[in-house]
Amino acid sequence: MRTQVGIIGAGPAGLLLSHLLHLNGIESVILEARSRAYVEGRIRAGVLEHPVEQLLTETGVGMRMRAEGLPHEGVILRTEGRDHRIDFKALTGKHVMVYPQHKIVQDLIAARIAAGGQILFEAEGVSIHDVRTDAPYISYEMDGRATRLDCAIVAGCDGFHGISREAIPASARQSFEREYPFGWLGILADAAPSSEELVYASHDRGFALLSMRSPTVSRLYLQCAPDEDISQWSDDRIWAELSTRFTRDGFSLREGPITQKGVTPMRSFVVEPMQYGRLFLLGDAAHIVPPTGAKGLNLAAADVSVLTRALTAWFRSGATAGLDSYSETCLRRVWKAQRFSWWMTSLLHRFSSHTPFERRVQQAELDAVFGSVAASTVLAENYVGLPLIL
Ligand code: RFL
Ligand code: PHB
Repeated sequence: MRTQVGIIGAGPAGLLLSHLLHLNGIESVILEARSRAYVEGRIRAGVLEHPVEQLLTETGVGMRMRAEGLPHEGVILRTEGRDHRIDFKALTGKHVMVYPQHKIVQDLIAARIAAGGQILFEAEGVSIHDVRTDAPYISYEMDGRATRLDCAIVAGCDGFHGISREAIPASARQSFEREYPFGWLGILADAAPSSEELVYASHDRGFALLSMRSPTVSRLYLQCAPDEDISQWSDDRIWAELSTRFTRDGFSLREGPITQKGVTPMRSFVVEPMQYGRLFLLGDAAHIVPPTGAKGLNLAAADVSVLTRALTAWFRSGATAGLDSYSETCLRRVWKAQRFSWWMTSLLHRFSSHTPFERRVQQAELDAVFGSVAASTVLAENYVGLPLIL
């Protein structure tokens, strides 16, 4: 089989890339290790930056998002029982869109299939070859049969645990990494959200986040140990701990049946460069952020915008400038999002290593954000999203 762009991974990065390339007249084939039902049901991100919401709308895949998504004009930061609202609308004129990642994945798969796009699910043993030549190919097995996909470009969109990043020789890449000494215990509950806007709570017992998936489904997180044993957390214990961390006069947490529980470790990671010959890395394959800034999915969309522009120019006229600067262009935005995600994480979590002095400085930093329009504006600008191409 032959195509112009061979894409590995049908997450948001791979699907959006295939969709945007199609709109620009470029063919692609997606190879995905998992089943369609699995990728369509995977619960992950929930917050779309303003430029990403616009991109989905402008490219014709925003219908359900506009009908079912919840535009949010601010978030609440809660500490010591006090709320401080970051008013996105007033500070930036923009909002974010709360719309679940698995629905974006469903919407993109439907759009690709309707347009005759090829997504090969349950592809096994995917492996990348000859990316330093002008005839790269991807080998894989489908229904027990060895097959190859010849292409001009390979797009590695296979997430943090994929194989694409490793296809760059160790001597040609450098990794930057930070692991945090905590994780998030996340739940999905059939309960109406207890607040109209997201609440980021900094508490002596640890961070907690109140988010949502719809007017009847809440998504909540608790800071926990990175290797927390989920079996030690009964539903009652989770609700009691959430209730303590969200304490504020007049606030009560709405409870309901917990339908999903899981622990996510927290990590910052970047690989440089994001390109090797004809192989381009996008999204989580190239970078991971801790979820505190809600940036992961949005960064994937930004990489896709940069590569689409570069590939469109290259396939149309042979211009290589966009491809040559792909990594540098993406990394400029990636590092800004890394800084913001690291800062939000450092600001709001409880670090057991903190000395009493460091704890006081952390509390003062939060107070400094509350007390300054300038500082609140910096937070708001980063949260609603920088332009996709910087
Ligand atoms: P994905 O979504 O991991 O998709 C990669 C795809 O590649 C497939 N794959 C392979 N296919 C073929 N062969 C192989 N060898 C393969 N190896 C893997 C996988 O099956 C999968 O389908 O990466 P992508 O597309 O780069 O998208 C990135 C986002 O999924 C991720 O950044 C976000 O979910 C991060 N994230 C959040 N981002 C936000 O922007 N806002 C948020 O509010 C937000 N909250 C979150 C999050 C991530 C979380 N977790 C679970 C990590 C909250 C959480 C708890
Ligand atoms: C979510 O709804 O899953 C979510 C929202 C905001 C974050 C992280 C996760 O910062």
